[in-house]
Order: sequence, then C-alpha cells, then structure tokens
Amino acid sequence: SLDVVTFGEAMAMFIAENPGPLHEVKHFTRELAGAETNVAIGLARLGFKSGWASRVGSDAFGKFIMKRLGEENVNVDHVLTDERFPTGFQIKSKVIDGDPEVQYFRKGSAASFMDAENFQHQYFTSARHLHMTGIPLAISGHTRRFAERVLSHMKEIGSTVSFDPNLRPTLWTSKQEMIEVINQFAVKADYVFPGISEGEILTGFKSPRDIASFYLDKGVELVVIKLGDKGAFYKNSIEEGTVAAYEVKEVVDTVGAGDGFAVGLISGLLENLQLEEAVLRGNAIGSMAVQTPGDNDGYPNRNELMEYMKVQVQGVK
Ligand code: KDG
Repeated sequence: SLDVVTFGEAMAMFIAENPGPLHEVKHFTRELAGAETNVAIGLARLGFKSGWASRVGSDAFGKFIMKRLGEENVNVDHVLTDERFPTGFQIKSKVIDGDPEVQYFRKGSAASFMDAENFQHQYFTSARHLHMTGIPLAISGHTRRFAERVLSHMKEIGSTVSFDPNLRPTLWTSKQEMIEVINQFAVKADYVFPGISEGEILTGFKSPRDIASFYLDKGVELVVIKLGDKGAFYKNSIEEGTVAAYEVKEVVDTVGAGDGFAVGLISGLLENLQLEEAVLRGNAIGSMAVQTPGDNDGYPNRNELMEYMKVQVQGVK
C-alpha cells in the first residue's frame, strides 16, 4: 500500500551548461523533470511510500524515467509503456538571474494519452493522500478525464487531496479556459497551494488573504500561498499567518522549488505537525531546491532536512 499517490507527465530535461539563448547552447546535462514526479521523489526521500501513475514511450527517455524513479523508490506499478508514442522532453536555459527559458517537446507524447480507461482504482485506493497539479488538466482531453476520475475516486473514499495549480499558460488554448478549469478542480481539493502570481491570475485578488478566502469560501480546507523569498502565507477557518523564508545565498535555478515546497508541506500535514511547522518545512525544501540546477536534485532525505532546519536561518517576515 502507498501513503501518497500522484499522476502526470515526466520528461527528460536537458539543462544548458552555459548561459545564453537556447539555440546557441552546445552542451546540456540530462535530468528528470515533471512536477508530479518531483513531488513523488521528494516524499520518497523523506521515507513515504509514494506512487506515480503515467505513461511513457518505449524509448530511451522512457527507460531513463523508469530507471530514475526506481532509484528513488517511487512506485511505478501504474505506469504503462506505450509502443506507439514517444516520451516528451524539454530543454532549459541556464540563467544568472530570474527564471530560465523552457522549451517543450511533448505534444502527442505517450503521457498525453493516459486516459480514464487506464484508471486502476485499486492502485489509488491504497493511498491516503492524492497530490495533483494543474498540468494534466492542460496536456490533453485524455489526461483531463483521467484527472477527473482520480479526483472523484479519492474524494469518494475519503482520502485527502492537495492541489498545486502549476499554471503553464503555453499548454492552454486560452487564459480564460485555464482559469475556469483550474478553479473547477482546485475547489474540490482539501489543500490548495498556489504561488502568489498564480493566485492573482486565478482569483483576480492581489492580497494573499483575499486569494485564500476565495478558495476557503468555496469549501477548501487550507490554502497556502507561496511568496518566494517572502516565505508563505497560510489560512484555514481558524488560523492564518506568514512563515518567513530561509535565507538563500545563491539562487541557481528556481524551477522545482514549488514542488519542493509541496513535499515539505504535505509531509508535515501527513505527520500532523502544527500548521506553521508544516509550512516551515515547505519553505525549507523550497529553499534547498533553488540552490541546485535540476528540479529535484536539492530535495533532502530526512537527516539532511533536519540538519538544514537546525542550522539555516530564516529571513524576516
Ligand atoms: O514544476 C517543475 C516543472 O515545471 C517541470 O519539472 C516540468 O512538469 C513540468 C511541466 O510540465 O512544466
């Protein structure tokens, strides 16, 4: 049986060795990408039994993904290997400052054909928590229907559900559709974790409190809003507050920090930590993630996490 289950698309990710426009980069390093695999890996490193459902192609990238997840002890019993369609990949620039440039090669990928017909309810029933993101809602009609099936099943059996909007505007046909569909799913989750700019886009509100109330009023139990180097704001029906971020000396790459945050927060919630403690753990792993080039290479095991939280200092609120 599993503690946490998630589903989505994983990709091979080629990270530029040197700064500059992507079309001029000569050397890349290959890593594993995919918001949901990041979360599954991070939770597995902390000792949780995590599982990831998907499809991969029967090509070298698919084999790479399966090998990496095996090394990380992520359960892959619900991953189909597709003989017809390829595994997606992406290339990412190296930046000195700000967010990197990302180009996707994923249209028509094996993962985009993961459909409701592939849904194996026993696999999901074995988990007490589902983590999902907005990305499978954007990839294709197939993956959106799969997401609907998974979400309604997990609600039916009474598992908790966390939802990270993970807005990827380039994967959507219109901004309006993105907002509508993401919110339709978000309001059914127990916990919603948007970044502040995602929250603004999705609700039209600017302040973390108003963004949180938008979802709480619609039945969500807890909203935690990521504020980057300002930490995170949390609110449920009884308490609210801001937890300061850890100080980071050098930001190497911001991608993967939000997923790292989800790892810390979900692990804390599953362990029944005080809310503030759980959010602090999210901040810790988020700040560890921005100090490495890959998405998940900065995520800690339990000892590394405890050590980091003991030694590192938080900034001011
Ligand atoms: O959250 C990190 C992701 O952006 C990255 O791993 C790629 O899943 C990905 C996506 O679809 O953008």
